[in-house]
Amino acid sequence: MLTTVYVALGANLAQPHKQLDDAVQALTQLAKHTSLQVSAYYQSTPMGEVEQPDYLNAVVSFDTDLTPLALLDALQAIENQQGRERIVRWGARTLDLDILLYGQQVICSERLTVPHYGMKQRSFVLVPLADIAPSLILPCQTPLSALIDDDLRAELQQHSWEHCTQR
Ligand code: ATP
Ligand code: 87Y
Ligand code: MG
Ligand code: MG
Repeated sequence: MLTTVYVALGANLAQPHKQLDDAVQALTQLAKHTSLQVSAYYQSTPMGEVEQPDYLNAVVSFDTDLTPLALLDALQAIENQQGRERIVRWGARTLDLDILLYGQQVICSERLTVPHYGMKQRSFVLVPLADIAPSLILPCQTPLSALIDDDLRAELQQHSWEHCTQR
């Protein structure tokens, strides 16, 4: 059985643009039947207390036959391949891959909380998510569109490929 999943990508160390490109490539291998969709890439100010460089963020969706924990293992393997180090909680990182949604399932286990607990408060998740799923209804029955307004969009800058020197 295939499930549509949504994964948030974030990077703010080394070469963020290349890391997102490489992650998208790796996620394509997990996706069944060329189902992968990718949002625009957005530059965003870091949220949280830790001082760190700006982020590049995006969201992808794809259909998978992996169980939720097998998907988490696969995402953490990609993070590790791309040099993710966990030194400071919410500190800078080469790559973060968070499961936002696993179909309409609600999961609350030691390793995994789905929907992602912070997704409704994070502009760097909601705006790219709306690029690829504008009509999405969350498992709590809230339409994604109800969580997004112009002020939220203004928190992000769509990343320009033209001026990108990191590729
Ligand atoms: P945040 O989760 O607030 O975005 P973070 O992404 O920096 O913070 P990580 O260090 O990447 O946090 O992950 C910490 C742990 O969170 C992971 O080891 C994983 O087991 C757990 N986790 C729980 N729910 C999820 C989820 N939906 N997606 C990814 N990891 C999750
Ligand atoms: N983009 C991120 O991807 C991002 N990711 C985070 C954790 O995954 C943190 C903390 C470091 N902030 C991020 N900021 C941006 N722009 C998230 C956080 C948000 C609110 C309170 C505490 C932590
Ligand atoms: Mg995260
Ligand atoms: Mg994470």
